[in-house]
Amino acid sequence: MNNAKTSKIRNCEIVTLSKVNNPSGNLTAINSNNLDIPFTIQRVYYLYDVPGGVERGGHGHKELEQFLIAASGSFDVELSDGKEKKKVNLNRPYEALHIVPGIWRELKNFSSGSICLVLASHKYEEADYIRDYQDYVKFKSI
Ligand code: T46
Repeated sequence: MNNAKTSKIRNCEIVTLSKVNNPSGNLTAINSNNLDIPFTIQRVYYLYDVPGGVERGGHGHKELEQFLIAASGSFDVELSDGKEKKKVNLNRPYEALHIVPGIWRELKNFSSGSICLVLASHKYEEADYIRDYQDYVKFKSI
């Protein structure tokens, strides 16, 4: 179990998913509950039609953990734990970025037509968000 206050960006890893190669197109399946993903998926959402130059994210979560996948195209995810930062480029539909609770994330440089698929551990709950970076740093330092 990750603790949101002490979690570090080194806890956020790229997970390589299975890929069924086929001349007629490839397929990736994701099974919940510690099979391919270490949490129960309670929600799936996706970002699409993101205009060029737009940035998304810019917040942390207290409980939520997620898998982010570039289902199409590419984008950058900048992670911070209040001390260290890391930039990850997602561009393969069979790779997922696991973001544990308590990590600040900013999504940038979406390519045209890209789709950010998100598998989330909880339902949408605005109270779980920390949307101000100074509040986030305070949260991490308590
Ligand atoms: C994250 C990144 C990758 C809903 O009604 N239901 C939902 O499940 C979500 C995620 C959002 N919303 C509403 C709330 C806002 O009015 O959709 C609007 C946009 O949400 P937000 O500004 O949070 O979107 P992003 O792209 O900045 O962030 C989202 C997730 O919120 C966040 O958890 O990690 O995608």
